[in-house]
Amino acid sequence: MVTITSVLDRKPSARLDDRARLADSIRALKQERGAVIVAHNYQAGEIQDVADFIGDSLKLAQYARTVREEIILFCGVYFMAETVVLLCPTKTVLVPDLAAGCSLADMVTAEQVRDWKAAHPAGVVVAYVNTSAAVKAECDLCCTSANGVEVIQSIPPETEILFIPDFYLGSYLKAQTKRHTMQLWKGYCPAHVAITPEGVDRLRDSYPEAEFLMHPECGCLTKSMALADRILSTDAMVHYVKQSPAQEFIIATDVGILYRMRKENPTKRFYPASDAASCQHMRRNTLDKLVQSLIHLEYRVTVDPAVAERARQPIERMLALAV
Ligand code: CIZ
Repeated sequence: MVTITSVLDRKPSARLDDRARLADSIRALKQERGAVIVAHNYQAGEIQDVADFIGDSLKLAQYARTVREEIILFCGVYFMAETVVLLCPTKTVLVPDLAAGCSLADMVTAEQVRDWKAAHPAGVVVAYVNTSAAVKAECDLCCTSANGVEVIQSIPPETEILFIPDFYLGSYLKAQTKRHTMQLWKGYCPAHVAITPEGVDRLRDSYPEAEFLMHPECGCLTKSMALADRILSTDAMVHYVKQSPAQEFIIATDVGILYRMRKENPTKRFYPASDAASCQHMRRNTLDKLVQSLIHLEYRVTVDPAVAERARQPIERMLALAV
């Protein structure tokens, strides 16, 4: 039987370098610790395989709210774990690697939001979930890529809207809602901007029958967006490919999601819009680090209570819209 002691006692020659044995250790340690593992749609397949629940950041936080376990090992990136802390303040939230952050979230600071608001005192600040808790604390509303249109539409017309931090998602929402009063911060996700219109064109030529699904964070805005069969969030993509009669799909988002799509739809074929669309932060989490996390109960994610109280409000306002 695998226990914390037996894993710690292993001699270097008996190190768990084999993925199946690591996965066995994680399952056993998880039980021993009374922990639950949640994994984002972008995580590596081997991490998805040991998770109790897989989803987008909001679904993961909502799932975390429903579990009885006290310890939640969150496999994704830091701002997502913070969202779980905000929504589940009594739980112990662990991440396998503290350096697994988010380049997009890092593109706006709380101080910059305060300055932007000072320059636009009538503006309503809408934060994409890809923001730190400190930034959310300065904002009025949150949104995800799944509910951005509805969140923007909930704001009275003609109100000035300051949207942070993703320029491409913001541009998409501005076009969809025709809110010309939306001002956009110029942040971007490096993994999504690695998807180019030229690369998408080549794939569409090679797989003319394939449906082309695109995430709104993609930088290849003008040309490819017009060609996309659907512009969807990660969870919406996962559900869409299941029910679509199409057998082939070109997927324009982080390559990690293809593992779940292939596993859940073994007869369908999925092509990444770019192999370079791979978030380096998501890839920091490894099975080895999950084992360490469960043994040492590290690394605990906390949010300063004063910040948490304010950061929870834009999330709760989004949830109250029930979108
Ligand atoms: O909210 C999420 O999990 C992200 C970052 C994207 C999505 O579309 O699910």
